[in-house]
Amino acid sequence: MKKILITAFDPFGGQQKNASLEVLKHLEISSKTYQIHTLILPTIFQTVEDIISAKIDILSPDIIILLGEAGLTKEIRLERVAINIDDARIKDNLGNQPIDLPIKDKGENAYFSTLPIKKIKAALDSINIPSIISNSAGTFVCNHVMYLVLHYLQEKKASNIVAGFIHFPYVESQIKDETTPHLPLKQSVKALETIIEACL
Ligand code: PCA
Repeated sequence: MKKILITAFDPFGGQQKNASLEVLKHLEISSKTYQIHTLILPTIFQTVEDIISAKIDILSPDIIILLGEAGLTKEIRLERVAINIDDARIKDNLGNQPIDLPIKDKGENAYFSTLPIKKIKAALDSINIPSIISNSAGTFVCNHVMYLVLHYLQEKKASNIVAGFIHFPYVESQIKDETTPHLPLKQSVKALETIIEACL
């Protein structure tokens, strides 16, 4: 049976909620062909590496879908690339704000997602859920964890494990008025189900 690891982040930047966590909490899937394993990551540069690498070692997943929130967009962002830089515009949840620092001193400049992002996009298009292929996951903790996971898999020569990052917009309970870009929770959960199916 295939094992799928799905992670989400805790709220950050003084917010009460994180869209990725809301979506993951509401995912209800039971399948005979695959198992879903979830993990909540802290929005902290320093600690995510140990947490995620320990989980990958223990679980040995086939697929890793990393989720995060990207506010002020109404599309799901299918991240294509992670770059070797931390450059935080705000503090993380431990109060750290690295500026212009490489994630891995001798690491590759960038790694590409190994999730089937074009196939995922086509699947989301077919059910009218807005998504884009994004060529930057930013330079905050989401890019950081995407880079670290792809680096870790390369170091371990684990090319059989596919992994990548997907940013979700705010859900409706996070916004003050309807003009703020968001994607309703129900649609976001449906999107995650569709993403999982497209990865299999
Ligand atoms: N979004 C942030 C970090 C945690 C999250 O959900 C980011 O885009 O880096």
